[in-house]
Amino acid sequence: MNYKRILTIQDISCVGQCSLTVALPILSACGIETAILPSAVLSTHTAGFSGFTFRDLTDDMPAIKAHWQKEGIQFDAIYTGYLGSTKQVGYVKDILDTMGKDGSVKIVDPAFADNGKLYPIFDSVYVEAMKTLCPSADLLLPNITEACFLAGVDYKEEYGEEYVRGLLEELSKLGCSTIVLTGVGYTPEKTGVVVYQNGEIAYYEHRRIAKGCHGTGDVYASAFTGALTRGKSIFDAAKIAADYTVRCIEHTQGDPEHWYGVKFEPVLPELIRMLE
Ligand code: PXL
Repeated sequence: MNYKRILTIQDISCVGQCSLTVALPILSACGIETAILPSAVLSTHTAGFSGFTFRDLTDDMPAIKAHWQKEGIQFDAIYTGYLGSTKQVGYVKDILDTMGKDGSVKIVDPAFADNGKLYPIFDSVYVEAMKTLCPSADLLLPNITEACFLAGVDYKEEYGEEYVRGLLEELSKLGCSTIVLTGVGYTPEKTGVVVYQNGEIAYYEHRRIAKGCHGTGDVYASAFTGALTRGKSIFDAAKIAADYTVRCIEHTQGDPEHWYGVKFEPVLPELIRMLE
């Protein structure tokens, strides 16, 4: 039986096309049974809306895990994103360490910062806690900002290959030897993704679309996780996720009213074709 079941742990932003409302449809489109553990419920995401509600679900996690264990439920892959509290990071680490089947893959998207800054609810104590998740991850999926916070390296807008190598070497010292680093661009027109595996670097460069869209990190991480779980290599999954994310942005740009997320839904058939 090759029917894969994945668990994804991240928030429900009721409106805003990010986290679970992105991960669930993308993973389902990839043909993977997707179980969820919501880290928090928010009325919207926190990037651009004001006055959002926030219900932290940290205290529900131990009972949910205990029930799953009683039922003998385990997962082929576990993928984590935006979490609800520093205390929750400890529960999530325990789930990563205990709820996977033999040979399961654990993917951690730090999902706490972008463009040189932490997202509103997070602080340096949260960053310290996130460092402790790294040894439990087979694959870490940060953007450059998150990588800098975790590795304790100064964030730069412009950099070269040596800076990126140094950043990845520092980051891998936290205990995760495979890193997929997103948003790495060496020229104004291009950006790309660096795949770092046991000291080896591979780079996939693609078009940079001037206007960044919110939610592209979650689209990328979900498509990457879907492609990897479907049996693609790490580099091919990184490439497919990048191509899909670019297509989603192309589909969204030109609609100024759609500032809060990416229109990833109409492009799902293209992702499915990329997996064939
Ligand atoms: O896309 C990352 C993300 C997820 N969830 C919430 C967010 C953000 C980014 O701002 O606010 C609630």
